[in-house]
Amino acid sequence: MARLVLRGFDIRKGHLDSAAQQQVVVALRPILKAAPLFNPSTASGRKMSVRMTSAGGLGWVSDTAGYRYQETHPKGVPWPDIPNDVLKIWRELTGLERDPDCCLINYYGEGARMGLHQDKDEADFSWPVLSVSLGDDALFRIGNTSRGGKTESIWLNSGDVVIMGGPARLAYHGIDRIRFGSSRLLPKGGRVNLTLRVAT
Ligand code: MD3
Ligand code: FE
Repeated sequence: MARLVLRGFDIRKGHLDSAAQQQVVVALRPILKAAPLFNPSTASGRKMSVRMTSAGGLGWVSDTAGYRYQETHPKGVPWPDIPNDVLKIWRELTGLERDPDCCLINYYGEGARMGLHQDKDEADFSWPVLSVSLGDDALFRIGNTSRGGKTESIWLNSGDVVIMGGPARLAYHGIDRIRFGSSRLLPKGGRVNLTLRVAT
């Protein structure tokens, strides 16, 4: 369980062991059934390669009307609750009294990526964001708080947890690629990333 701090990103390598990872995957199954993954489109109307859904009081959606948090899945149902195992990770690592109101679930199939971006749809950037990686390895790129400049990359593996707080909260970041098939955690392969956020 190595800890690495890169540009203010607090990276806990192997925070979840294989049994804990499997437990989270089991908890995600009914969530994905009630709130299926969808392919969001960017504001410009292009489909993202990453498929998404959410758990919690609020979920993140993106369509031609723009990016926002809302209380329901695009199919109209409320988002399922955030699993307790996942809340436990947040409470333990952030030490905060406040629970996140959104657990964004990103699924990366073969060839999926996420371009460099900032997360700015939340009301208060003083709350940290926590990310849990599950399944295939992913090449995570970290930039600066404004566009351009040098970036650094690090491979995230299944079970890694990253905490973004302080100045890192507004850093540009993205996923360049995944190593499809590098993990056997998910039966169909690919990568799941959970990000826990306080949105309001
Ligand atoms: C830094 N997800 O959902 S997780 C995202 O692996 C997102 O799916 C990537 O970027 C993924 O917005 C990266 C790491 C991450 C998540 C949220 C952040 C880094 C962050 C919010 C602010 C700053
Ligand atoms: Fe992000």
